[in-house]
Amino acid sequence: MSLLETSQQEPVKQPDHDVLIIGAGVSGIYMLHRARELGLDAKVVEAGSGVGGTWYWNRYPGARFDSESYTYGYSFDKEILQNWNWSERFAGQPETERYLNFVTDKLNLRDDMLFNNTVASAIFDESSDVWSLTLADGRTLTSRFLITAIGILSAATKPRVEGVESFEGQAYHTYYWPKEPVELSGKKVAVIGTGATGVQVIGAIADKVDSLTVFQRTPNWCAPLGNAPIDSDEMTKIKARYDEIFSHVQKSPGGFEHYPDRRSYHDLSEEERLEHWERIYQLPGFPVWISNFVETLVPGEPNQRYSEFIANKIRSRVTNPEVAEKLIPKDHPFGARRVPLETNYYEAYNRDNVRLVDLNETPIERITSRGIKTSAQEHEFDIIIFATGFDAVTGSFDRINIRGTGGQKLKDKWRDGPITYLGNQVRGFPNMAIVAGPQSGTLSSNFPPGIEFAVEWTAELLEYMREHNYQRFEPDDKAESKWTQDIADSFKGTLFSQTHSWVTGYNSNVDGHEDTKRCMLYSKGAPNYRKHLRTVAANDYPGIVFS
Ligand code: NA7
Repeated sequence: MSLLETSQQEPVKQPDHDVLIIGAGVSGIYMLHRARELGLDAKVVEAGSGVGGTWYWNRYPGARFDSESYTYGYSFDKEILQNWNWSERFAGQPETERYLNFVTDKLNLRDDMLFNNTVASAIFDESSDVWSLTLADGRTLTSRFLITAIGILSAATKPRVEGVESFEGQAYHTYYWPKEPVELSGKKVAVIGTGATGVQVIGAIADKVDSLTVFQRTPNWCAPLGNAPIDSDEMTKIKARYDEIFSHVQKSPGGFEHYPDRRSYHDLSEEERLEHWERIYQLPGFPVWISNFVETLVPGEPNQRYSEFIANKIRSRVTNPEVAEKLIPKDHPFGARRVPLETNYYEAYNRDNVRLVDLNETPIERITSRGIKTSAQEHEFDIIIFATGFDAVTGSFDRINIRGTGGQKLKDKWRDGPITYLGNQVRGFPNMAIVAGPQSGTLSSNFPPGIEFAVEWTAELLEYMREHNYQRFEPDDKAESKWTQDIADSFKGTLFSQTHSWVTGYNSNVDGHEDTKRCMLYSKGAPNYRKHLRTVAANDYPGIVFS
């Protein structure tokens, strides 16, 4: 029997640690800090050789925030806020990785982090209420509590096409972009995928390569990022405004400084609507999506009109009308998928060295030793970039052999979609807390404000258990079913429910996810999520059984 299949463990009476946290990304870093503040013995286990998670792995050209840098930083420590200067409105990956290292060192967390350690399995022993983690190198660590901070986009997937490993040139999935520089100049490069990642890569490399061929299956509604440097005067102003900024962030549905426009679409003239749309299109960041009239944020005629407005923007930016039409989504309206924010994306297609291959017309038949063969021809390349996304949200759980009571596998419990209580815990998996996973408000929010709350709420739960001398928590059946049903009910009628995307757990390259429209996120906005969970905590955690 392999390590991965081990289900029988020797009962362990006293665990090595109070808490084991999987993942040293944005959530794992803060979770370790909070656990330490509670005086708990906690360790982080991390597959990478450094901190950062998403911002450690995604080193591809053009990788950067599309949240404003100053709302992406942690808000919990005023000293950190005052001691860190962002150099750009939307910081690039190297700067974000430096920031997360800065925070780790400032809080002196590194000693409790075990790097280069992939967790192969996590198995709960019912007789002692202890989690036992087996690392890929065969070592075992035990703890009372297991906290997963494994990210929502960390199980990268390559296309499921014949010959995918047979290419003899350089091939990279964007998530696993090498640390060493990749020479692009003079190279014939292919990009497969036009999600938020592909769109960033394409905009960043079009003018650096000899030729760039983009293989697109589904176009997305993209809009300008509006990046700009932050000079020292502006940074001083931002620092003075942090209390105000984070107060706005706390109240907004998406965890940003941006809010929907209060005016009704129906009360305005066509000219007034267009004037507003023109303004938000030019604004940096997500106002183009969030700061719209609420009627455009749900399915219906106003949303269709806005989609047409954005389509015209694409037509105005792409010189070849045939190419422009191919870049305009026809199967879903604006906002039904996560909106990629771009820099020079559409303009890239006006370059002589950039070509768009529409895979609906000429599908990929196979990857060959020399390139990519579509139904029309074989294209030869030096480099293939797979910007083909992730087995999102649940994929990183599925890749660990997580077993709860009775040897039940989490992957089996979630086979037809995730089931949780509060997006934080799962029946049958006692003493396991999820700080960024399915059915939580974290997913529907700018990530750091989302996880700050989830981490703090989880830390309070552990404190509550210590105060009451409890050793075990587990949600009850009824509460879990109700939460899962509520998530499904509130998802209906949203724009996201209109089509499949990673937000709904869709991934054409993963068995069972080829056409999924699962309820992965909490759709009622981050403030309602926080309110609900705070009420649960204030009322002695109804729905959770302690012993
Ligand atoms: P996404 O948004 O899931 O995009 C993946 C892209 O790859 C998308 O355009 C897919 O087309 C395409 N894809 C996937 N498999 C294939 C195959 N087999 N053939 C052709 N094209 C394929 O992932 P990203 O990494 O771009 O972004 C994820 C999030 O990261 C993003 O939203 C931000 O929150 C940060 P499809 O749509 O499936 O037709």
